[in-house]
Amino acid sequence: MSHETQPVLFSGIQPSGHLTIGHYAGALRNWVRLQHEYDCLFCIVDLHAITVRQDPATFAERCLSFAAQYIAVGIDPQASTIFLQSHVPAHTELTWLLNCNAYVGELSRMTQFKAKTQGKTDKTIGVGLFDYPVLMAADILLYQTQLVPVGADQKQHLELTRDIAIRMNHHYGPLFTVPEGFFPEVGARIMSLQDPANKMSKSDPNANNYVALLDSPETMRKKIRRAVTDATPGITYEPDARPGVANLLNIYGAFTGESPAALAERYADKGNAALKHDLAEVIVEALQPFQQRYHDLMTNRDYLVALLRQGAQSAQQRALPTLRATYERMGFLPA
Ligand code: AQP
Repeated sequence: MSHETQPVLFSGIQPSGHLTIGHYAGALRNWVRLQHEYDCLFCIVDLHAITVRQDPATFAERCLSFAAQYIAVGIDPQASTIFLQSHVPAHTELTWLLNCNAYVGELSRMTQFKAKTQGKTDKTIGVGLFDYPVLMAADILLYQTQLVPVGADQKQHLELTRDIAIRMNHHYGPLFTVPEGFFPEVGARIMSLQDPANKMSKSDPNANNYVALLDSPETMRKKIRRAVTDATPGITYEPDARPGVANLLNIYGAFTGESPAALAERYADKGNAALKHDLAEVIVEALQPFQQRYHDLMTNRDYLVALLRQGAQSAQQRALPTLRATYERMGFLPA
């Protein structure tokens, strides 16, 4: 199918911290699965990452590394557009127009904002952290996106995007496609290995809470071995009663395509140690070719830089009609 007849898919990840098996389960593997059915834009959302202060030198390197990881995981750069958000000024321009149609009340309700600002005072909370869901709405709406594959933690932000799109379409006439979310059945919310009540996050200061896609096999094995479970004998899939074990089964299912319940039956008479051993081997084996491809790509930085430039040019061209239409409908004089 040619891109002209395919529905548009947009998704992105912030280049902060280390990509983890949570991002693989909740986002990346679904991108790979969907890339040939949709006209895909995969963005490295670098402007989102600075809502938390980044070290400039590390940040630049990480952006390139994320591009290499997108490709290494299986995104075909010939079929999809891979680009850096900051290279396409239309994202920030549309954000301002949407900001003036978004409400403080609705942004204040975002649970991620509440979680990330817990224990902080207004004097130390950046405006960017508060406003970041509007930038996310601009990312999505600029491309007339139909499908947004994300993990469960982004559900509320996607709902806000839909609300803003509906509101703007109502006030100014049809401008934006109202996007749908794609949430995987298994792996939409992978939890921290040491604290399964919390989501696995790539900027977690405790590296034992996550398995990074680029961790060495020995580190992966060690982190899985140390994951918090419980003392109940045997394996069952009970997310509420046994969150640590359920998390391991969810990760296992995300890597093999099996359902966590079926896996629990297979391991019913075995213990946590056996489950952890096998899960670690599944992850190590699945990520070995990814890591090899990644290291090869990082030896060809010129290729990555050229690819990102080309992706940004194509994305900017595609974004402009929607941006211009929004200005025009809001009554701005044409430039
Ligand atoms: N633990 C997770 N399980 C499943 N999916 C996840 N995603 C993130 N964590 C998990 C999905 O990955 C995509 C990119 O996320 P993001 O980096 O743009 O934002 P985030 O959700 O704020 O990720 P982190 O890891 O928590 O970021 P940091 O720690 O750097 O602030 C999204 O589709 C998300 O759902």
